[in-house]
Formats: sequence, C-alpha cells, structure tokens
Amino acid sequence: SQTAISLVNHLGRDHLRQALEHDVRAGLASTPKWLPPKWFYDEAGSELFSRITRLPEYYPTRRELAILRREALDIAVRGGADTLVELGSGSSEKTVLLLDALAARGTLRAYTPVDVDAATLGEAAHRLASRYRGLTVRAICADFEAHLALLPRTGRRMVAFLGGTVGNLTPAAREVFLKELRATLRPGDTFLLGADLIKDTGRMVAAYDDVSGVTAAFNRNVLHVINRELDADFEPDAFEHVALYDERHEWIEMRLRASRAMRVRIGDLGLRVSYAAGEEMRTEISAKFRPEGLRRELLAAGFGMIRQYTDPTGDFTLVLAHP
Ligand code: AVJ
Repeated sequence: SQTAISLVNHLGRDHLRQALEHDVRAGLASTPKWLPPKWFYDEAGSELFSRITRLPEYYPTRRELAILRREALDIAVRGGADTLVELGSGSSEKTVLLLDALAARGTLRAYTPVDVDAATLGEAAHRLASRYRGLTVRAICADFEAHLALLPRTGRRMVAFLGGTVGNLTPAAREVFLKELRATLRPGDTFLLGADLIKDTGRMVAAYDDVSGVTAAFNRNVLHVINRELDADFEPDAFEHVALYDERHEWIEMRLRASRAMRVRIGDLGLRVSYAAGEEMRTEISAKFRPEGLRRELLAAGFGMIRQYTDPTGDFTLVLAHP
C-alpha cells in the first residue's frame, strides 16, 4: 500500500500578511490594546509551545493524554470515523493515540491536520504518513476560524479540536465557531472537543506563569513576529509577562506589561504606537469550563452529546458530540 501526502495552503504570504496587518492595526488602536493569540505560532513559537507542554506546571496536555490513553478506543468505536480532521494540530503528538485507535478498528483512511504554522504542519504530515502505511494525509495550512468551509468533506469524519484551544476564542467567537462547524458536518460525522476545566486558581495561573520562564518567552514571541513581519521595533525584553485568572469571565488572561513608557514604530503600517509605563496589552484568553457549561454550549450550537470523558483528577475533559 502507498501513502499520499498533500499540503494545501490557504494562508499564502498575502493572506497571512493582510490578516496580521489587520489584527495589529485593530488591536493596537484599541483601549486597552490587544493582539490575537494565533500570531504566537511561527516556527519559534510552535517550538516554545511544545516546551510548554512538557513543563511540570502545564497540566492540560498530560491530562488530555491520560484521557486519550484510556478512552481512545472507545472514542474510535463510538465515532466510527475513517477520516480524522484535526483543528490546530500543531505537532500532532496526541493525535497518534486517536490514529492508533482508528487504525486498530481497521477503518482509518485519511488524516487532515489543520494549522496556521506551515513548517510544523509539514513536519507532522510527513511523520504521520510514514507511521501509518496507506494513510492519506491532506495537510491544510489555514485559520480554523476563517476557513472552516474549505475543509475536505469526503469520508466519515471525526473533527478533533484538542488541547483546550477552543478556550482561546472569546465567548461570542466560540458561539459562531461552534455553529459554523456544526453546519459543515453531516450525519455520521462527529466532533471531539478538548477543554480545560475550572480548578484551584493557583494551579491554573501557575500553568501560564512557569518558574522557568518558557511561557514568558512564548508570550513575548508575538512581538518578535511583528518586528520581523511588519518591520517594527518592539523591544520584547522591555515587556513583562503577566498571567492572571479573571474570575468573572472564568478565563486565564495573558498580557504583556510595558516596563517603562515607550514609542514603537511599525514600519510597514506607517504606524507609531505609544505605551505608558505599566500599560498592559492582552495577548491571550484561555477560557476554563464547567463540564455542564461546555455541554450547554454544544447543545446551543445544535450538537447532540455522545459521551463526555473527564480525567480522574477532574482537570480536563473531552466531549464527543454529533451534528
Ligand atoms: C494551545 C491554546 C491550548 O491556552 O493553554 C499555553 C496555549 N498559552 N500557555 C492554552 C498556551 C500559554 C494553550 N492552547
């Protein structure tokens, strides 16, 4: 049997640039300033995130892996998919557990990883294609918020959205995303959603403020990306990493705090931006969920529940739903 790999890029340089220009213009003109988290993930940022997943403080990856180790076969059986589509696939490390389970059932035919970082995507596509003989890998470089309609519709699909990345969307964006995703699915398809659960505030905050400073470097990486892509002169080291839990919104927020007053030039946008000493700019929200709240949101988007899997410590949950 043979393996086929293809990589479709919906984020050509032009698209990527336009989206970044738009986000930087909009975010830095707002009060307070903000930047969307998808711009963390250039090659260096993906590597930093990979290091985050191995930090002692960062529990979500390990908890989700623990659920997958125990339940992947059950998920594969209930899903009955021959095609796995993974949104925000990154290095596809956890995916192997799902692919193994689908392969064990004998139904696995195709894997479609979807990610904004083309380099990490291409690497993962080749690694998985060589691991599973006969697997068709259709890698798609895309923004899962903008390009849901462009995903391949062949096969009986399971769309996996793991890691708690759904928490990076604002509640309003999440509602739109879930409804749009639901609309692209057909009877027989399923949706596997991973989400981080509300727990002790100290543990949640520590997961985003590790003592070794990897998350701080990841946070500042967005400034390196803007410097490189838009000819800007941010001094990343002049910004401090901030992670806090917003009790009212039930989300972790990451910010960059200007350590002194600064003026930044963004050459390609012909823009100058000032920061006051101590000014904080939001770079990420990572929403935390209650099991029933997550179910409620899925039902509101038109999904039906198949099963909810929660790890023994109650830290993380995976929901399997149908359209
Ligand atoms: C990959 C989006 C799930 O929100 O926990 C890790 C990203 N940010 N540390 C998360 C992240 C800071 C991560 N997700």
